[in-house]
Amino acid sequence: MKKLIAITRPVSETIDQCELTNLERVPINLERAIFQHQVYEETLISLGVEVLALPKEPDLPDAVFVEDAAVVLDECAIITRPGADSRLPETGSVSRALAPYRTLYSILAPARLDGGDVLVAGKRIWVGLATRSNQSALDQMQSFLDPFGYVVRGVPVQGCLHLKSAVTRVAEDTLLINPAWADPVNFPGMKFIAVDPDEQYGANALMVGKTILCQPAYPKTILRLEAIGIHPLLVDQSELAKAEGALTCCSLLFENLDGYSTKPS
Ligand code: CIR
Repeated sequence: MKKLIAITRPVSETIDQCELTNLERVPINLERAIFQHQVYEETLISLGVEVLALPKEPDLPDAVFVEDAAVVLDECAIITRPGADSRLPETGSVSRALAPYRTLYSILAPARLDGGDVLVAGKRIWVGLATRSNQSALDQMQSFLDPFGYVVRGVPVQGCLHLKSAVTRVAEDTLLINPAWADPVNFPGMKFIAVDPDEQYGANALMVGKTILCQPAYPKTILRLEAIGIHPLLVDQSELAKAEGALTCCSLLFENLDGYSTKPS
C-alpha cells in the first residue's frame, strides 16, 4: 500500500456541547468516546497508516471531526469554511498540519463547506448541498480544481447532516448509499450497494487503501457488502454517533507524496 497519513484529533471534553442537526441530544459517555477513538486510531495504524494526532481543542466541542476542516486531494488541499459558526476556529490547526504536504487553497466567505459533504471518486467530486455547504463553495472548489481536471457537482441531500452520511465509496467504482437521503441518479457511472432499510445510518464507511471500515451497528448492511466480496473491518463509534459523527469524520486520510516532508515543520 502507498504510504497514507491520517490527521486526527482527540475527542474534546466538551463533546456534549456539539452541534446537532438531525438528532436529539442524548448523554455522551466521554470515557467510552475516547476509548473508541483510540481504537479507531489503532486500527488505522494496524493498516500501515501514519497517524498525525493534532493537539486537543478543549473549547471546540466538535474538533474531533477533522474531516470537516479540509478536503485533501493528490494535487492540493482545500481548507474549508465550516457551515456551523462554532466550528470555524477548527481550520487553523488543520491548515498548519497540512501545509507541509500539499499546496493549500481556502474557501472564502460567503461560501460555507464541511468536508463531510465532499465525496471524491477519481476526478469527479460531489458536494452535498444540505445545511452546511453552499453553491458558492462548490463554485470556489471548481475554480481551484479546474487546472487539475476535476469536475465538481452539487447533490441534494435530505434527512441527514452530510453527503457522506448518505453515501461513501467502498471500491473504485462502487458507492454504499442510503437512497432515501441521496438519489443514486446523481452519481452516473457508479455501482451501488444500498444500506439495509433498517440501518439508515449505515452508509458511512471508510476506505483505507483496499480495506473498508464499517460500524458493527449495521450488520444487515455488512451482509450486503459481504455478498459482493467486501469483508469490512468493524470499528465501533457508537458514542460519537450521538454527536452525528461517523467513521470518515474522524480523519483526513491522504497519500504522502514524494517531494513533501514526512513530518510537519
Ligand atoms: C456537527 O454537527 O458538525 C458535528 N456534531 C458532527 C460532524 C460530523 N462530521 C462529519 O460527518 N464529517
